[in-house]
Amino acid sequence: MKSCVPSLLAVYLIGLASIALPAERPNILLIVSDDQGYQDLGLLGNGIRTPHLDRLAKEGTRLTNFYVAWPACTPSRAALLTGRYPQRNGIYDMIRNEAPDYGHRYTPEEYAVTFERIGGMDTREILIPEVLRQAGYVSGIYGKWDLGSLKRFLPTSRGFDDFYGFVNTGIDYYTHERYGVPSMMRNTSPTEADKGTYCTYLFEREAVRFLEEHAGKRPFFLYVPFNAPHNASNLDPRIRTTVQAPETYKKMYPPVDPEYRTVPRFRYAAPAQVVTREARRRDYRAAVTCMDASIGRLLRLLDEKGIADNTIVIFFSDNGGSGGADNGPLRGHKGQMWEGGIRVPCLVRWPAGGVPAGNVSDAFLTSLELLPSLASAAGIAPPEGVVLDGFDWWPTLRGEAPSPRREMFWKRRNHVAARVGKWKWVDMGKAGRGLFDLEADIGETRDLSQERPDVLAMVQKRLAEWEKAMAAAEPRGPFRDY
Ligand SMILES: [Ca+2]
Repeated sequence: MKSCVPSLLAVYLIGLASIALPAERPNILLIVSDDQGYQDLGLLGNGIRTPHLDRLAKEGTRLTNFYVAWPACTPSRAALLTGRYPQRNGIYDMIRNEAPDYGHRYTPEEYAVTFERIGGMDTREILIPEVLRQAGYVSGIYGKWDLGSLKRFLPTSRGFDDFYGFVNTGIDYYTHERYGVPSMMRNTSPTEADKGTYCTYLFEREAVRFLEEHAGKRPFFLYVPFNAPHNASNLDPRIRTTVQAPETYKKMYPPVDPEYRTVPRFRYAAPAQVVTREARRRDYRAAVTCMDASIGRLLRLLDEKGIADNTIVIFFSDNGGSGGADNGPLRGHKGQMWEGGIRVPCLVRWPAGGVPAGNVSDAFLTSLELLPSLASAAGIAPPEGVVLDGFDWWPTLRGEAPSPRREMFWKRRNHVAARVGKWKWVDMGKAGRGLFDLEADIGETRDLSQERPDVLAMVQKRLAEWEKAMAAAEPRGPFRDY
């Protein structure tokens, strides 16, 4: 009789779980935009049009206190897929060649041995799709990968079953080249088959194909990291300084005149024609609205397949906005440690999982929470022996518990920021520093470091302890030696 006890207990626990969670494993649609500002959702009223993101907000919960782990592309993406700080997973800087940004053109032979081509995320890292695979999930990624272009670093070597997208950190939306280097791939093969087509349409096309193939048949993890509204990686300053968008979407915004202005010098050109501030804002908004239309099509497809109720939809930007973006009321922009670089718009919809509709939550949450939360939703344990920096956010999103997060730390070369409770310390050297009370001063306007030396010492102590913990973590490539 005694041997029956564990199995009876197991049956009992399974019974309990089915009361708390939907009987079927939820599908997951993770949408990440590129450099979208904190204020750039139509529902917030600054004039940008995002009817489908607004719908997501209405049907789910909007997070106003959500952070990414780094103020720019590559490390932010590595952190969200691993659930680990950039300093722990090894991707704590960009995988890119700087020279093309200043006009240098690599020959194919020269390019083949540069860091942008050979760099990638340490293959010991475990990513979300690899975790979900244990629970029978099929995973696809359509869009920006940004974590290495050699076969061993590509999505299909990291847990994804299918990949179509670009491997560099930015491209021209039509040629799919980064400063003349072709970047689009299907699984492990470079492809130029779709050259000339606006890339947002391509990522939508591939995501639709994935949904048509798998929706309703087995649980899926669909990751759609759009290129929009990142600046175009084209050497022509008139294109380089803006975001490419289809004319149809540009026409949805007031006309701009003039389109261009001449500046005495611009990186690799002197003098150069660049877009005007007004044109840049219009183009940025048009690219967001075009992306929003693609998101709308994916949401409609979930409806048509009858799976919207038990599909987790998560949307956020990989870092703060720049150029034509609106980060208000936050200070700063992409690349900086101010809130405008790291606090981003985030929407979560999961009706069957009890995430309330139309809710606005100021719970302190981050992209590091994704991996443990998605594992939990799929009914599986996070990977054993891996130190994670986040936690299961569902009790918080359901309103059952406050967020367990008390702290978050950011480091980009010699720039650091630490948030402990409501306090945030920013140190970007000559570019700015200060201690801020985010509850009273979300715009980081009033430096309290002189008034509150006690708080400053407390936050700096926690930052020093975090830096020590990161230095003591098992080293990961490509930047750290081991
Ligand atoms: Ca970005």
